[in-house]
Amino acid sequence: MEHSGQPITMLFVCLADAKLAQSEIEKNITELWNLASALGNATVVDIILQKGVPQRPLYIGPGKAREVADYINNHKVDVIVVDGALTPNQKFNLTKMYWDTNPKIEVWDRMDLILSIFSRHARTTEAKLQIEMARMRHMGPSIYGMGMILSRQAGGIGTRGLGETNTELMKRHWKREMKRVTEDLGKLKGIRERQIEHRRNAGLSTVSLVGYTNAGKTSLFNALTHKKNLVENALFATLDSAVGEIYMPELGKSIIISDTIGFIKDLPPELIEAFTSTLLESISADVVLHVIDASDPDIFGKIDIVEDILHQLGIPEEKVFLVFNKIDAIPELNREKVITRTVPYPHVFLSTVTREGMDELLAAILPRFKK
Ligand SMILES: Nc1nc2c(ncn2[C@@H]2O[C@H](COP(=O)(O)OP(=O)(O)OP(=O)(O)O)[C@@H](O)[C@H]2O)c(=O)[nH]1
Ligand SMILES: [Mg+2]
Repeated sequence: MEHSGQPITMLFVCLADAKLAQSEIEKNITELWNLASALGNATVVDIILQKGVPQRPLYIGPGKAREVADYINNHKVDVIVVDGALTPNQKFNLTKMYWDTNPKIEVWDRMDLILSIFSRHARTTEAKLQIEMARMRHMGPSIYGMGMILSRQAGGIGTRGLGETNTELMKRHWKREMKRVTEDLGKLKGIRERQIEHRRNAGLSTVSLVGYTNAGKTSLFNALTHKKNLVENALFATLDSAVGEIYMPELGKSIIISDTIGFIKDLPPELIEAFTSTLLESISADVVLHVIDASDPDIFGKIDIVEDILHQLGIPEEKVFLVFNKIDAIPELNREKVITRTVPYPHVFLSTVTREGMDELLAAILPRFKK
């Protein structure tokens, strides 16, 4: 799974519902492409598309699976990325099918790709543990999944068939590891909870930044706090929550602001679960700023996705403020239309580049802290 830095060639295998419009299909492929580029060392050599719905043993149909086999027979491919969620069995069956052509081939689904990006970007112990947890959940104690991964780690072809005992052993190992990671994360979550409690007791108000990945959350965080956290035109540049302060002269004190991981379409539930400790900052905030890339052609689709996740996290609507960022990049934006589509939330339009709208944002959230 870890290709640490070496170039990886990827083949995308996408399944699209026959009812899906061409523009939707293209949007999905573009997002998968953006995810792959967030890895930093992946090249997508081709896309094999099938129209239809997932099938049981191989996810794609048997004919399509053979087409993929032909492809990898004739081209160098390190990783086959299936744009969807594979069951451990489907992943095993597909991998087995391509093993003979390329014993090193790996089959990933969308979650594996996201996890690889996360691993690449994780810096803190907490982020690393969260990813480990998500990865273990994703693999599950599944007999085939574990058997496959471990036998391959053990050295490939000769050790393919794992016996019953080994599988049982692996299951126990999975449970033990899961327990360890859960406990370690629990401790870190406890520390975070105490910090949040402490701030609350000290009468400090908090604002959190949430939004689709690449919307400009960290840019806004930096602009408000005068910090220099990593801003990147890549998905998931931020994986941890960073906390800073903004001095509010009108209040005669500072408020706390937190930046966190970005959201994405079909965010796997395993990830939300695993990242709850990072997301605690957002959940507990007094004001939640939903940062939006106003220049994104799919602005409303992304707003809906983020709102959905905020809802899942139990963040009340009254706390949410919409921040339409990057207005410098889209001077022709029809603000009226945008607002009509996004009532009843209060909103501001701004640019972290020109700083237009920044004062307006602070003025708009100020009344929330006076009470
Ligand atoms: N034109 C323009 N670009 C911006 C603006 N704000 C941010 N960007 C760019 O948008 C990209 C993403 O910015 P980030 O601040 O890293 O976005 P993020 O929401 O923190 O992204 P993740 O942490 O990856 O989820 C970067 O290339 C920024 O330079 C803005 O106001 N105008
Ligand atoms: Mg960020």
